[in-house]
Amino acid sequence: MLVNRKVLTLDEFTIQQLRSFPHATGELSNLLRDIGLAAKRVNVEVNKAGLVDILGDAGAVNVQGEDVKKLDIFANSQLVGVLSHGISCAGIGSEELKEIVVFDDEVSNQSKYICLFDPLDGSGNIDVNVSIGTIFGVYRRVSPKGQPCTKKDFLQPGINQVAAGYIIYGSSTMMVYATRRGVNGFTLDPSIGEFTLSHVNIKCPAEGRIYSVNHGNFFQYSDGVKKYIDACQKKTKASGGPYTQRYIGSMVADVHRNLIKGGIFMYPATLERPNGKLRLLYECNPFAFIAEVAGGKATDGNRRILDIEPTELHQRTPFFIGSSSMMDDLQLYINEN
Ligand code: AHM
Ligand code: MG
Repeated sequence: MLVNRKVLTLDEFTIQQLRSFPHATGELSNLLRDIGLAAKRVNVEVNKAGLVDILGDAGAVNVQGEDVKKLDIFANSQLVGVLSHGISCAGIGSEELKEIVVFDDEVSNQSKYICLFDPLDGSGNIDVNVSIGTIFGVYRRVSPKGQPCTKKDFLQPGINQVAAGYIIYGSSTMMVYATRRGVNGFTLDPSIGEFTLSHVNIKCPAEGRIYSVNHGNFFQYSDGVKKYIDACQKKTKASGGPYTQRYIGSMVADVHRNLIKGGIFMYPATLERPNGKLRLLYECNPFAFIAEVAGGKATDGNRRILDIEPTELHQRTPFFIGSSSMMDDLQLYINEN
């Protein structure tokens, strides 16, 4: 039988990567496979969300005080389930859970990694058939192996991430993950139920023409951000005309598009939310890591996101991410105002 060896599955790819590190233990490959498995289960539920009574509010409010959708809970329990039963993860932190979960058992206490995730971001879009996603970041624990992991393991700056990624449940389902070696994308092939390598060594174009921001909050932004948005709309003919504004309100979809096509995504501080809306540990840090490996940039308007020393599991930050030259341009406007 002829087998197309050009098509690599997620497992085959991570194992291939492993072969070039003779001392690697395979724990990271295992962890990525576990996340891929949870994602496939979430994908099945997302796809039938319109058919069964899994849509809508679960009637609870999460630790951020927001309504929880049923699929959020499902996605969270799938991730916690696979990672706690796996061999690579000592504990997790999730947008849906107030505190970290320490997998205090013999195998997990020996595990090298901890994982932070937003199980289903953009869940306000579930009811209206818009793309949503899962976001994750993986860190090597700083506490000694052989013991339960601790909160310190989770409060590391994003630069310490070993891997970070996201799954987008969209017109097709894709998993994109980065290690320091590169960013690669895998599209779920429903015929075999496997993520297969489709986007090799993703690079974010240095220039872009898309800006993504919630215009409804315009008058709450700082002068620098307002002026930058104005400039995006007033680009001259010579510079190729105004930029295109695209904002889905589902960060995974917005940032994924800009990563591939070139663009900038902004969730600035507002008067109502002086620290921004998005969460540093499991929403911004993973994307900042992916963007930087792909050649892009990510800041809070002043600081590089990956350098921020976290103090709280659920802390928020203003967030700017995208093509390097657009980010440089934005910084000029912020610095001048
Ligand atoms: P969530 O974690 O409650 O789903 O919120 C995060 C989402 C992001 O995906 C998106 O970029 C942002 O909230 C949109 O917020 P807004 O509606 O204020 O523009
Ligand atoms: Mg979220």
